[in-house]
Amino acid sequence: MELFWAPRTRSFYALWALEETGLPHEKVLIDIWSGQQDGADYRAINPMGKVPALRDGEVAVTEAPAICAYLADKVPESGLALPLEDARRGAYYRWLFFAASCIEAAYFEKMSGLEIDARRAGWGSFEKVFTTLARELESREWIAAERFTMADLMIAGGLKYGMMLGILEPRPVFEAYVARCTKRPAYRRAEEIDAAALAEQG
Ligand SMILES: N[C@@H](CCC(=O)N[C@@H](CS)C(=O)NCC(=O)O)C(=O)O
Repeated sequence: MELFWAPRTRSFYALWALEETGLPHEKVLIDIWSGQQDGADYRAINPMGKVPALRDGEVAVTEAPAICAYLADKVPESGLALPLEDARRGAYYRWLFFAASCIEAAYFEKMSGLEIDARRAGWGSFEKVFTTLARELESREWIAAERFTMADLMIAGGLKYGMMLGILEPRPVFEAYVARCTKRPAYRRAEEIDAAALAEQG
């Protein structure tokens, strides 16, 4: 299995996910600053020319939440996904995809200063996205189940990014949740790998 990635990018979701699964893999650095992602070889793996991407034999997976879903399903014994027949599978899917479909869009709304009709916007509004998330997290430790799943990885990653960049005002409920998720050994290892690659790139 190969992970195509670049440090300090959304590749971090996939890097963290791979560390959570413990699956053996090779890391292929893509120099997005020199445009390596626009070459025909890489476009054959990700037609969007973006990182991350995962190749597993004949299977190519792109888009961070899809990579997380794929990896979790590959190691069912890890408990990182909820089984198909589990009633919580719906919540697991919802939150797994919420980071890309709602959190990212809400950040874009905030950063661009756009005024968008909340009834037409898929994410509703910045306010709605984070009020909903805060309400959910106030009543439980993990977003979809009584344990950490890939949905937590995506949600915590999204919240951390927004607070770090100052797009999202820190709230105690978000800070506590992000701290819970990022103290996991797999997160720490991914951080070290990311930082080492960044230092090597100079
Ligand atoms: N929707 C994609 C977003 C990936 C993405 O935006 N990657 C950026 C880095 S954070 C990238 O590859 N940029 C290089 C480019 O667009 O040329 C995902 O979730 O995986």
